[in-house]
Amino acid sequence: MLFDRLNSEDTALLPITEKVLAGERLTFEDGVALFRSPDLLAVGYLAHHVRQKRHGRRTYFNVNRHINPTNVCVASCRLCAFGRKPDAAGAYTMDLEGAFRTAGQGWTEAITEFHIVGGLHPELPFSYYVDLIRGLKERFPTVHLKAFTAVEVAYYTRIARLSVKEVLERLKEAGLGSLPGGGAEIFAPATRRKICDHKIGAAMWLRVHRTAHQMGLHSNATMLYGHVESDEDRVDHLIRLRELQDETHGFQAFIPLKFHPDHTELGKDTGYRDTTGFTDLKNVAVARLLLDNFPHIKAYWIMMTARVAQVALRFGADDLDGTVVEEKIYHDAGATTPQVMTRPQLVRLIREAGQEPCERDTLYRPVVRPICSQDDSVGDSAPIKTLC
Ligand code: V47
Repeated sequence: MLFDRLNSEDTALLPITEKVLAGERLTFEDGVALFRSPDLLAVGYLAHHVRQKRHGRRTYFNVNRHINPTNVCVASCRLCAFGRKPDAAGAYTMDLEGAFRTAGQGWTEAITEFHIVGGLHPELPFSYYVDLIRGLKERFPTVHLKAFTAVEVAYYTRIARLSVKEVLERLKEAGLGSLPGGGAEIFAPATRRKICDHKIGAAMWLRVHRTAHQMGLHSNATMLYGHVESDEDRVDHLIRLRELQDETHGFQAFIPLKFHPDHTELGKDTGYRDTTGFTDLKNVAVARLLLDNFPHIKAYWIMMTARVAQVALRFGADDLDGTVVEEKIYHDAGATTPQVMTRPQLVRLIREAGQEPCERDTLYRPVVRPICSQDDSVGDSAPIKTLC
């Protein structure tokens, strides 16, 4: 019996274990009990059990590049260190040619995804974003464009006076492939007001994703933890995502995002405290257990460090995300992780965790790349044999 093997000191985990083994859905109260449990190993073991049932030893990674076309933002979210007012030091906005140049920097045929997000610029017209997508697609036709958070999409509806569906249709027609999961933060209104009162609320965030899913676009979802949120806020957030997924089945991956406090207003409220490894692993594990209808849970190494992300592969995560050439949002907030991870480094992290690496594209289709080419500047020439 799994629970006997867990040998847990936390009896609250017994009924949860039985449900997990029977494949039954966990409740709000179960979620809170999991977050409150001191027995991280038992919670992680359960999450790993679910992850292995779904994916076996397969662990995904991809080769992507982040592009942040502007950091100028009309919002002043207390959680954010990235956004700048137009005349502030460090504010930048790429013109289209500049954005295309950035996309091409360090270019390699290995890149399968551009992850594009930026600030809510007060002057750029909606046509800028459509032209950005169209221009990138023309120049890099094989690359999947995962672009614009629900917060950005909602902003474009205001500046272009279009509906969510119309904005997404124009972006899709230009080459948009899917939506990233950013901007979700914490849905619970009282906490959301404290951390990002300038952002759209939960209903609008969910509406943008629902609309995208109805149009056949996949998307991801995130949750920002480790600031002023409660256990109940986290569970509420996860259950709202689970409910939308029941309806649309359009989410691919959930990514728990650890709050980085440096250079943020919110950091003052939290005493600039970083999260602990315990909390990082707990968030991965509980997400795997509550989000029974999400195919993938990402351990985003760039924010949780490669070391913790690697351990997370045995606490419910099945995806390490990517090579991530150049990342600004976390690094402006104090992340000290390197901004590039090579394919062989990712493969080593996965293999040493006893898992089998599987390179994927954005839609989780296997990328068959038995031998890296000579000009693969994010890899090396060693053959990478994977499960898929
Ligand atoms: O929406 C902002 C978060 C997000 C801070 O979809 C911060 O595949 C920590 O959404 N400390 C952007 N977090 C990143 C994101 C993402 C990352 C990786 C993969 C995917 C995906 C999406 O970063 C923002 C916000 O939630 N963020 N400031 C901060 N100080």
